[in-house]
Amino acid sequence: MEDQLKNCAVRLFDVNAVKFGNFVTKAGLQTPVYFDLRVIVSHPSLMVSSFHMRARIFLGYGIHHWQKFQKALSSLLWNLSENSGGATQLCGVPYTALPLATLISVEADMPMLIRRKEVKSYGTKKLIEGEFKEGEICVIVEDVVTTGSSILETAKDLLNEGLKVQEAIVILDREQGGKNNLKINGIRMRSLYTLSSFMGYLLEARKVTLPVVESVSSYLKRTHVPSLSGNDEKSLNRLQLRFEERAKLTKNRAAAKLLDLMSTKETTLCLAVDLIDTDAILELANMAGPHIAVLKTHVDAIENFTSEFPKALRELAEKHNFLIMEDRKFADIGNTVSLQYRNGIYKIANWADFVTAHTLPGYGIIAGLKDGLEGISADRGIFLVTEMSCQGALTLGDYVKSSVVLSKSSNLVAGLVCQANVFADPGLVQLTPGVRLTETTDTLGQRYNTPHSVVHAGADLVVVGRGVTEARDKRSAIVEYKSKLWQAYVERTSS
Ligand code: S5P
Repeated sequence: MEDQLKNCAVRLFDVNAVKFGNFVTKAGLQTPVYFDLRVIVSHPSLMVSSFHMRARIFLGYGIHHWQKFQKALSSLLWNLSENSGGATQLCGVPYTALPLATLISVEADMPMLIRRKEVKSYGTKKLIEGEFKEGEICVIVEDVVTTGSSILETAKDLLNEGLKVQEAIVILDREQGGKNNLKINGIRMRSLYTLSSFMGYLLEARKVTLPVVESVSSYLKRTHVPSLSGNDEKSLNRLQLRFEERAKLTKNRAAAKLLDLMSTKETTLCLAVDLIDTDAILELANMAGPHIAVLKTHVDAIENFTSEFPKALRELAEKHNFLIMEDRKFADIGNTVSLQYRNGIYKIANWADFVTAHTLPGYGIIAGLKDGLEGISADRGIFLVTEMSCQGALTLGDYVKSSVVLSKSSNLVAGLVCQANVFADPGLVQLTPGVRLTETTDTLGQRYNTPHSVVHAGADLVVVGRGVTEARDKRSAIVEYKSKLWQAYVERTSS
């Protein structure tokens, strides 16, 4: 097996499926190593052993002795599967893994399913092609895993059709949190290579030099979320770790403060005070203060904003021990964002502990916000908008994946705004909006889930807006949301 793996690693290198140098990822991050396994379709002998296939065709099935020769990727991959759960279906994550899944399907004589990628937003055609029965177990096949989000998306569509997913077999694990993330979601991932083992094979074969291997391993140290094994699992599982433990793991000081505050105050409620009058906002802030972790504003919707407002809000924040988030959703180039953050009439950088920012511009958005903080020593954090709560949002697939990668690029990132458990790092906080006591929608596309369901889907800090601001008895509504959310958090961390 070891020799076969080394052989395939070298062949992957020879066909340029891996490149070394200075690359910029889709999310705008620097990386010294880049994988493009799409090229393997031009090298059939790398995908499937020609010996094996010919022998199989000509000699029937009594050819086990042939299999020790020249195993190619599909055979090696299928060897990884324990199939202890009795899987009866295979599904490749579109697109690179599709041919691999097809070859495994032929080799293992197991039917395969195809997940359509493009119809996701239109929802008219079937998402899963192929014949299956509800309750069948499906193994997912993937080429390269970074955060695991592509596998999770595929698994989600399979689960929606009544299939079960327990195992994913992949060629390469980039060791950036994917394995843990999948594990949290009940999927065991096995890979032919980790990025480190792959580099080891290339070094042994003298395809790369030691400095190249060192640059990859220092990159891994910077971006790595450790793979889990044995006793480490519990200590690194974001959803099961308690906030006070996670506060020690975060690189962002404002996030550490928030995690400690949520733990001591026993609240995960972030109140969205989307009102347009400063007195009304301050009145609600004073009432809600003892029960909330964060108060979230949209200052550009306020009719009578003056510089006195943030001062008064900060006083209430000190009095009741909550933090302030300005939900500005910055989305421009770094220079503009830097100007918008510290200047204008709002001077957000001066008073908001947290701000939100879209990831659309890539790394520049973080660089711009960092620049806007020059001379400000207070702890600040950014929440990156990774998935939106509204119907038809375009925050899908690779966008989510790239946003998760971007979240690892700076200590200024405190967390991600998302709807599901799309990242593994226990040092980052999942902020989830779109919450009411019952599942519903508003007339403008907002979708609501219940406190219980969002917390079990990974939400740490939970945004409630109109569920409180439109309630007849606001105080009771605040207390009800707070206690339902805390109860779900306690359940999650003790499960
Ligand atoms: O995807 C998102 C991201 C955010 S920050 N969906 C959202 O609804 N939000 C914000 O959460 C939104 O701007 C609003 O301030 C709050 C939800 O308010 P509600 O009244 O619908 O609970």
